[in-house]
Amino acid sequence: MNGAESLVRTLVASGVEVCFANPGTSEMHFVAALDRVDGIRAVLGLFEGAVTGMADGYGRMAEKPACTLLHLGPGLANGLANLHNARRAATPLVNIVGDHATYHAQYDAPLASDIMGFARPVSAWVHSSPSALTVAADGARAVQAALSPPGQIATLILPADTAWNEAEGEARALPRPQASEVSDEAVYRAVAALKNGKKTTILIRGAALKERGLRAAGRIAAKSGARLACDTFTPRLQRGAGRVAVNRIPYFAEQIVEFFADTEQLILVGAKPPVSFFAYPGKPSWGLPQGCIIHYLAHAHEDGTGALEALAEALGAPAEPAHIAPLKKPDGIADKFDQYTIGQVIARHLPEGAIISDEGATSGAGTTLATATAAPHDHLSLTGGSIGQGIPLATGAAVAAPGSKVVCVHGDGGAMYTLQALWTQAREKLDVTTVIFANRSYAILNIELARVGAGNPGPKALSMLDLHNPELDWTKLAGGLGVEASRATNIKDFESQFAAAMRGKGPRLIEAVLG
Ligand SMILES: Cc1ncc(C[n+]2csc(CCOP(=O)(O)OP(=O)(O)O)c2C)c(N)n1
Repeated sequence: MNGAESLVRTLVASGVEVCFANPGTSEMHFVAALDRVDGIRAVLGLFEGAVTGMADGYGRMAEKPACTLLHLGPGLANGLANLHNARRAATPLVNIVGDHATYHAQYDAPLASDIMGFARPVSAWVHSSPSALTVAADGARAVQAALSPPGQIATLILPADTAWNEAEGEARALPRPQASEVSDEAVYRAVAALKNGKKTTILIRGAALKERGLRAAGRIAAKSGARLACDTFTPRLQRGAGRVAVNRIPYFAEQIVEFFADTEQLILVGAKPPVSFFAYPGKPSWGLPQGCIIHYLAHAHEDGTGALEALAEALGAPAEPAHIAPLKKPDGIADKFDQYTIGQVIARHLPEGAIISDEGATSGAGTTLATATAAPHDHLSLTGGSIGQGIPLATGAAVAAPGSKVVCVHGDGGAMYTLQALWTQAREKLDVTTVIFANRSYAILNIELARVGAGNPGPKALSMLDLHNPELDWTKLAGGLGVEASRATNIKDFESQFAAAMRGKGPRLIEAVLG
């Protein structure tokens, strides 16, 4: 058995089931090994930004490490933006990055680069295997590092000779690290805080935003009156009918300040104190009012769900949570074509257990609003602000959850970054419906241009934010990538196209022309 096969066998033994790949010459032994080992699915992406985004979507839904296979420094570098988003999402992810054979490094061949340098800023764990004899053990360590709570990125560099040289065999899987329990003191502090009469917000992030954690949070709210909140952009939020609804922090700096204006104390569960996305001249970056007290019930690496349950018990909270969202699907949708009516159509037809990949940008609010009382679903958002995540994220989520309908809502500007993932949806026959908000604009940047006080924009500045001339034709783009597509210019057509997509199976794209 060569090093590559020992690594693939070790990854499978460690629970890795899918490898999202865009390989090159130095990864050929790894690619060949994929056929010799059962239990690993290989999914090709036509650009590394698509590959890493798919791995992120897979990891968020499967809660198992996705593995990527990337081609030396340039392949990794092409994938960095979505690795940045994955790092912000705390997604468990293992990158395998091929490299030149160890003895070839001295010649500085054209593809040689500082792979470690590319990997470090996004990786919690980076290692280059020195020998075929260590590759398997290094692979087991990479998976363990990726699974270290709350989830992180591990990058294993695989020089070509460590892949092709003879290995001793696969390595045993290492124990999966578990989120640690919070201390009794942390729970007692939170109990005392919730009884001190101060106005309290509980800000939750991570796995505690799934049904179990939310129920416990809803019980705490029922007993204490504390407000429940989540960040503007959460890796995965379970919401919709029957789930405890949490208040999403708004996006802009002054809205955040207003949101927290009367919060006297903040209890953090896996979250960080709220700050604005960008700094703006003369506006605050820090979201909390002066004097607001911060308590940590659970840090990000701790078991936030268990902590909320312990707190609910310690408070003597009732069994029934507050703020359970009812099932209320929109009826009487107005004959207008905008993000709000589109969101209502999506909410009306969204099947139970669906997954929404949300990179709707300035058009996303309509869907978020309307789906609050739609059938229960998972909501995945753009965690690191690096646009071009939504389509790959949806693709990876569909690989992880083959029984679920995936709906991707996307700005047309961001969607152009990684539309290659549509091809993977077609090839893998994934059940994803993509809605493109074709406003023909970088609309958010038009808003930001005014907000940052950059002065009166001239025609050159405005042309940098405009996507007319030429207009993108999403039906042709998707069709060319093998995905059936249609265009809607009014809400009736949109509804019939979206309803058909929800009834059917397989990849579909609808271009909603808004601009
Ligand atoms: C990788 C990366 N490049 C550039 C940006 C800057 N940026 C933020 S939003 C945006 C345009 C988004 O346009 P679109 O997806 O069409 O949404 P809209 O603003 O029109 O709603 C750009 C270019 C970014 N956030 N990330």
